[in-house]
Amino acid sequence: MKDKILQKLKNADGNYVSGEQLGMDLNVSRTAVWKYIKELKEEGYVIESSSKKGYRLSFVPDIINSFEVKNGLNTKIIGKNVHCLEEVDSTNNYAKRLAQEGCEEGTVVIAEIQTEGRGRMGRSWHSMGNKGIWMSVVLRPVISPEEIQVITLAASLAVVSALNEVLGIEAGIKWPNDVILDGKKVCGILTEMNMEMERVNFLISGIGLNFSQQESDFPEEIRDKATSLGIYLKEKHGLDISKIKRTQLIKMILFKFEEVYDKVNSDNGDDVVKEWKKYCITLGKEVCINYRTKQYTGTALDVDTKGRLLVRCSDGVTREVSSGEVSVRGLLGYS
Ligand code: BTX
Repeated sequence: MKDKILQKLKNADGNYVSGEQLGMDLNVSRTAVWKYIKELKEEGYVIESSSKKGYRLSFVPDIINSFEVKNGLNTKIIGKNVHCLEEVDSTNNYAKRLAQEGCEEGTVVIAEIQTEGRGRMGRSWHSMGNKGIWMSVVLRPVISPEEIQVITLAASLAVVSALNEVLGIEAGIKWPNDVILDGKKVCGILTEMNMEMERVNFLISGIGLNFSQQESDFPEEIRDKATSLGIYLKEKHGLDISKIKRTQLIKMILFKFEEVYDKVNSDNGDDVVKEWKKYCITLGKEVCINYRTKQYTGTALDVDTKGRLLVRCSDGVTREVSSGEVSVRGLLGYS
């Protein structure tokens, strides 16, 4: 009911709607309307009340709730079910539990705070409250396990396309999935898979995007390699991130993600890789790779249709790197 009242106020486009009208339209008493309005105000919505004219929505806060995420979300699968949590260990863990219980494909989990946000290879992901987008999407793709890497590329492609669309900024991607602004990491993606007998049961694509942190919000050890959209927009364009709502960006990421995911599922993964390569800042650069138990340096030549990075190593051998860590000379600490 609260969502319906909010929808009515939004539809009024800044004009007053009387309590009586709201009650009549939604078949509840005026007292009930008043109670829901009070709850909305407590959440941070600014609603002006006038005994003669009724209620008027004058400010929507930057909060993430399922109403704001779904409102105007133009997707068929991704985001039809949205779970918004105040605090969780990791949205990937929560999404995994939902997937194991059989939740629908496209279910999204978003949290304000992650107490144990995870990166790849056991690393941690700093996920401070109300200043980032920490979300996971449950997918059930009809692909073989070795094609999984393409989904990871799809997620980073969705993020850079959304950043371009909503904020007009051009981010780069460091293979396989770090989104980079001004040489620093603004977003990381953690794709985890559950498979049985060579079949993918489900996959969780976790996206961590730094939104409005200041430099001092990051722990000291990552301050020189992490950035947020807020820092970047202020420094490069003199813009204030508070003009943008996180839900605006979330919706665009989910929309773009579905677009590329559809292509992967309908056998057009090659197109996704081709598009992804336009943003890749690793190609053509000197890189340092961990391959099996050894470390090599070489030149990143290409990314193949399965999303593997092809590296011409200094010993003359071209190696296919399918996962792990790649450092690019001059970026994030490899000098
Ligand atoms: P990664 O292993 O590529 O990056 C982790 C490394 O990045 C850390 O070791 C640290 O150096 C640095 N780092 C940690 N936190 C941040 C941050 N906020 N911004 C920039 N750099 C940072 C990347 O792994 C994958 C991250 C996925 C995070 C999402 S959030 C939603 C979902 N839930 C969850 O637990 N993980 C994913």
